[in-house]
Amino acid sequence: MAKNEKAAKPAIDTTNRKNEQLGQFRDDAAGQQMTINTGLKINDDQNSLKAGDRGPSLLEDFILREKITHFDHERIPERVVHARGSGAHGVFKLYESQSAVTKALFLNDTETETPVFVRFSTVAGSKGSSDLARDVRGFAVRFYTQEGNFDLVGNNMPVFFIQDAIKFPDLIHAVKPEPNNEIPQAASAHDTFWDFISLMPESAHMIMWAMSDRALPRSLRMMEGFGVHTFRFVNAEGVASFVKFHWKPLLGVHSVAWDEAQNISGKDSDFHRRDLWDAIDSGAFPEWELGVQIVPEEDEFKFEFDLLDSTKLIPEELVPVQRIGKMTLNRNPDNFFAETEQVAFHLGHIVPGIDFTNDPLLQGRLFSYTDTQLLRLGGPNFQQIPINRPVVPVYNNQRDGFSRHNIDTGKTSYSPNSLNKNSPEQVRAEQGGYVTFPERIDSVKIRARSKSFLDHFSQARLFFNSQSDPEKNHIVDALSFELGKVKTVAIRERMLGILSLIDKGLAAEVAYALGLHVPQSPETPINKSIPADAATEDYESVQVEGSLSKSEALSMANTIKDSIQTRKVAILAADGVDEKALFAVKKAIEAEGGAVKIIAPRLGFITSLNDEKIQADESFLTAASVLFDAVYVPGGGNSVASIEAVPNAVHFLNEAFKHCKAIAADGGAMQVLEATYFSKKIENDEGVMVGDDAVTLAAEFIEAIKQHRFWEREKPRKIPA
Ligand code: HDE
Repeated sequence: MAKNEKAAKPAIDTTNRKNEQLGQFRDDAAGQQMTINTGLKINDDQNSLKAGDRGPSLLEDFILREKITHFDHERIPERVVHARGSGAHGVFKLYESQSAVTKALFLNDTETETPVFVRFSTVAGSKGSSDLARDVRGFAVRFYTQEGNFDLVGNNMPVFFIQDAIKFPDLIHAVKPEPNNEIPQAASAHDTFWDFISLMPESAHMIMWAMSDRALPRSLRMMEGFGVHTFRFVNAEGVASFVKFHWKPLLGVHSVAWDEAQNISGKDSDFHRRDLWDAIDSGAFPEWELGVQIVPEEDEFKFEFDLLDSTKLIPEELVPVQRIGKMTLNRNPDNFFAETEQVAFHLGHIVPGIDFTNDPLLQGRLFSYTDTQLLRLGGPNFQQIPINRPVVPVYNNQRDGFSRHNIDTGKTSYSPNSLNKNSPEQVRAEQGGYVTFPERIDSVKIRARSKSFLDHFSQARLFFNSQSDPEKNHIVDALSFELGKVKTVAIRERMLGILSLIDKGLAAEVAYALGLHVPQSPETPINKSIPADAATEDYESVQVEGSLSKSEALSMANTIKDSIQTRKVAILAADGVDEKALFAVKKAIEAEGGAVKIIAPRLGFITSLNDEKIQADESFLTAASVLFDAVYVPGGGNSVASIEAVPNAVHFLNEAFKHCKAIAADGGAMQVLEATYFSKKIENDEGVMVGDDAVTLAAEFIEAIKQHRFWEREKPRKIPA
């Protein structure tokens, strides 16, 4: 279809179509009478049927039986991975037609808003585990396009642990709680995980990401997303190119500290879920730009790595990310189970103009996602569950099966047929029928790993070298923590060997923390899962000196730091607080889109210096500094004295300082700062500001909050890298 033809087409509001469609299934019981599932009205939902009011219950009680049976069946198997997740609805809008590279309508048509449903997740933990586990985050997006559903089922890290799908069950068995005692939950700091990793050098690059702060997002709204695999775009002329997908958050990429993450898990294990829900609820809609890196088909072999290897990324310096559209999440689900739990993503949900490559990880996933839904959602009709229905009609000859929702009419359910004029009909490519890209394949059948997949370290090194000093320190700390929890010394040592092949300084620092020495000649990094018949040298890692020594895009230190939107600021106050200062700072922060909570010794009202009643949002018992981005202490003699006397309040400040957050105080509140462990460091710390003029102080404070964290506060390293 020509470009101008499309522009002339009236915009179709598919967003509303999806909303209306979901609306048909929405059950609002408000003002309705109670019935059982046959529609029979219920007279008594409080008492079971008994032989006398103190007698035994009767088997006859069909109302009790229906209710309890339904309850007994309320759970479905949780996802074997990515069990813990949070979802949201939204829209995707394209900036400019991408018809030069893909014929996918939703990437050609700048008029239509494509509805989306997104599910973010952790990987290892169970459904009820903490949001702040050190883990990869799933970033799965469904586009309800006019050509059917397209699912981009990605992660917040651009690479993966393994190269071949056949290793996935092993990876997941290793990271999940150990099978004898089911310990630890939602954590990778245990023997089985590092045992496996230390024997799989191909995981080296992903381990750098997983041990970096990327594994501890400040918010699901502040993380990047990646399609990970190389996909294929195909245009209307049949010309293909390779494509990597990216999501770039407009709030920048920000993380929390590891100590903070562990504390958040105790104070609010729903921290990310709540944050996403609250942001959408308050109208601060999370936004990401969709980015693509395009590699022409003829450039397939131009790189030092193989485009089909999911342990590699394409550095943005080599192929820039073009931002082609924006996704806005603007509606919370009505029902967690019906939508977030029952959504069934699948890489094979594809549209014309997008195709697969031979990445062996991607190919394996194409099998897994349908298979897993059959078990989880109880049969082959899961596509008819409201959240999974496309916005376009579905017609085929599939019939019956568990929980078929449609009433398929007519007597033909086969093709070809003459009784129904051969309907439903196949569709020609020009009219949107999906035609697989005719890639030429001429090869022998073989179980093998391509030699082009054997460089396991150069991108791990590129990632480490690209980090700022604080980020490098955090990687050292994370590895020291994780390996410190590993009981088997041989595993720790083997990992030190792997680390020394990435960076000698990194290995030395971790070895120091573990009280070990880096092995002089590390075990040959051979993938220990080599085929029985293969020579070990066939699988020896290749050491490539990558031509790029640094990539700016890989460091979060280079992210956007220009806004305090949705950042949470705590104001510590008590009776006698200087309300002028308090309100001046509060107003300034709120004007910039920040959210302020007043925290007092107890709930209820506090009385200010000038007898004004101010409501406390939280008390020192219910609030914790780890749930905030910054803290401010206004003046007022009595208030300051009361706060200083509350150990939890001083702890609040100490912890905020330890986690490198911005702290502001009125000159009159110095007494509180003097009670903290950092009182002597205030003068030389850019992130702590004291001032008498609330307006000037607020402006400085806002600039500091934009910086997110003052990591330089952390101790410099003693061991030279
Ligand atoms: Fe998945 N993965 N995966 N995965 N994955 C699942 O599908 C699987 C992989 C990802 O919010 C499962 O519906 C295999 C890479 C996300 O519902 C399952 C392999 C990436 C989600 C499955 C991989 C992902 C899943 C479990 C190796 C990043 C959550 C429940 C070949 C690009 C989707 C389900 C949601 C979920 C299998 C590797 C991302 C079992 C076999 C690489 C975001 O089918």
